[in-house]
Order: sequence, then C-alpha cells, then structure tokens
Amino acid sequence: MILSQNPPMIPQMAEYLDAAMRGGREVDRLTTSFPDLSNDDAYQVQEEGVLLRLKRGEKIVGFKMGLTSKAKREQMSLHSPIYGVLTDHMEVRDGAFSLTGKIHPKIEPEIAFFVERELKAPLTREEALAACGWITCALEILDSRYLGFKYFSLPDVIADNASSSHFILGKTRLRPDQVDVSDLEMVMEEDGQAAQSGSSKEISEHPLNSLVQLVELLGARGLILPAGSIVLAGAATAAIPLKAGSKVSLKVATLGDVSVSISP
Ligand code: OOG
Ligand code: MG
Repeated sequence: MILSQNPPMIPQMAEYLDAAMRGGREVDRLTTSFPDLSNDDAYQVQEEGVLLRLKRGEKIVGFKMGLTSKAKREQMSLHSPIYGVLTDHMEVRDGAFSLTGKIHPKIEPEIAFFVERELKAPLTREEALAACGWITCALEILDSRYLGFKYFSLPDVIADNASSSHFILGKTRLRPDQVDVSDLEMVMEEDGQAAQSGSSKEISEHPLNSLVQLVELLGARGLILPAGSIVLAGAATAAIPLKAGSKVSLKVATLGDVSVSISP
C-alpha cells in the first residue's frame, strides 16, 4: 500500500502495519509519508490495529509501557513514555519462542503488575499499588515493524503498538505487601552470561510510576485501566537482539526468574 494521500487514513495505516507484522516484513515509517502524524493520530492507528487483532479472535489482556527508562530512551533516541496494548496471543506460556515469521526481534527485562481493580486518573502511587493483585518479573519481546528497528519518531512507534510482539511472565507472583519494587536488582542473561543488568529503579524511577503514567496516558484519551489488566512497566535496560538457539533468562531479586528458549 502506498501511504501518499493526506489527510491521514487511520484504518489504512493500521492495516499497513498489521500486514507487515503478519508477513514478517519491515516497512517504511508512517511519518515518511505523513510527517504531520500526531501522537493522538498515532494512538488511533494503534487502536485500529488492536481492533484488527480482536476481529481475528485475540483478547486484550493488558498494556505495556515503553520508553520509561533512560537506557531505552537513549537506545531509541525517543524521550517520552508511551503505551501499547497486550493481547492473549502475545503471551508466551511454554517458554519457547520461534523466530519464524518475525522481523528483527529484541528482548528486554521488565516488571509486570496484575491490576485487580479498575484504575482512573488522577491517582497516587499508593492507590496504584493497592489495586495490584500480584507483581512478577517479565521479559518483553519487541519486533518493530519499521525498517532497521531504528530512528523512528514517537508517532511511528505509538502507531506500531509500541513495537510490542510478545511477553513472558514469571511464575513467582507476590502480593504488593510482600515485595518493595523500588530498587530490585535485575540481571538478564543470554546462555548463562550476563547480557544486561540494572535496577528496577531505572523504570520511571520506580516501576509504580509507570503504572501511574499509564493510567494518566489512558485518562488523557478518555480511557480507564480495566480491572484484570496485566501491565508491563517498561524495560530497565536496553534490549538485546534474539538469536536462534539461545536461552534468555531474567533474574530479579525477590521476584524470581523467567526464561525463554529461542528456536529458528
Ligand atoms: C519502543 C518500546 C519500548 C520499553 O520497555 O521501553 C519499550 C522500542 O524500543 O521499540 O517497550
Ligand atoms: Mg518494553
């Protein structure tokens, strides 16, 4: 599809990115053809893209925050937090992930919240914590649909569901009163060797700030965070490229570990 007309055609843009994802093909950035695409337009493209997934039978299970840490902002040269939507088909449950049909996937270390009660802006960090049923460690697999996975602008990455591809949740699930998530050591290993390490405080200075920011970003669009949402708070470190045959594990102090084996 050639994206050369103006004004922007939101559903067509969503189909363009969705087809790239399903075909495992990288495509030109939307802003190459539509340099004036705003963040708000881009969230509409994201929403339309999610609708395409829902029509194929996927269900929304939560949200992911992105660009919440300095390491990630520097890696992507983009400087404000954004969100994307998670569906049930994006969850890897058996610890095995195949690169077949993927474009240029990367993996990164995260903290995940399961939010039991609906949350609306404005809210405090304490209110956000009190709504959580459990907290765990998580790995997020990103697979930007854009050429080279780089130098895109904020509207491009928002429209592309914040580059999200898949996620894996840890099995250790602690209640909010059982763990203080403010400063937990996080080590991501590739085949037993440390690949990236950092602290959970790199995530928005406190992972709960990411949850609050998500509720605020949704609120600014007239939305609420539904009860029963999984929320990925954002990566603590830069992402690393996935290699066939490798095993990536994340160990988070108190929160246990989570791993995924990568096949061709
Ligand atoms: C954007 C998504 C960033 C995170 O955790 O910071 C993200 C990207 O890096 O392509 O998921
Ligand atoms: Mg992430």
